[in-house]
Amino acid sequence: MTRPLFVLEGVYALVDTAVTPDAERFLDAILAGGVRLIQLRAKQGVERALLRALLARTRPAGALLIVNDDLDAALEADGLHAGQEDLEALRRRGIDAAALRATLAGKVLGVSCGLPGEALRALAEGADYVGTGPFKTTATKSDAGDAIGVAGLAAVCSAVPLPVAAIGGIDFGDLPEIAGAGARMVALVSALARAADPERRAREFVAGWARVRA
Ligand code: TZP
Ligand code: MG
Repeated sequence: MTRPLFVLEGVYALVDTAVTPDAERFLDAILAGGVRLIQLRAKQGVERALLRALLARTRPAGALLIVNDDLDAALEADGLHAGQEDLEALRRRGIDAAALRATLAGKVLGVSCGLPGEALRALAEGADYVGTGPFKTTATKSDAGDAIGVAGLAAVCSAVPLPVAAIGGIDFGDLPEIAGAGARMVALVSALARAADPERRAREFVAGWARVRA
């Protein structure tokens, strides 16, 4: 049996530089808490020194580091997470879906999809997973749109055979509903980044998710 290149399930923590100025310390904490899926979200641009400092932590831990928005930075890491508008911007640069998939060979490609139709397209275009939300309203992303709730999440999960990451306004008490809707990953910004003790909170989420998925 061949070993999968990557495992897309469980707690997916976003290191958002706007929320977490000390990204390295935060990453150390959530890795210690057992998180093995990480996304770097740096809306002011991905500083290569920071990216390399984070990779120096995720690689020995066997964790994946996926980069939001920035394809060039993603090529130094383990993959790209792209929104619909990021895919559009890449197309304008002459990088269509096939070229993107080929460029990211061996790396993860995740695509934000609020609707089943977008998820079907992401599947056809070679995405490895889909990010869907906002599950609930969130102040972390100003243009996140209206909450899709458990019904919206379930609609995307049942539309495609891809792992789905639920995102947006998620806290611990939401885990049973999110797992019940069929999501394979639970993506978190504030719930970990604004916790008094991110390592402990991460450990609680990892254990809590394992329980609701069991
Ligand atoms: N995409 C959809 S909602 C969101 C992103 C990046 C923000 C999630 O942040 P939080 O703090 O977990 O609501
Ligand atoms: Mg984006």
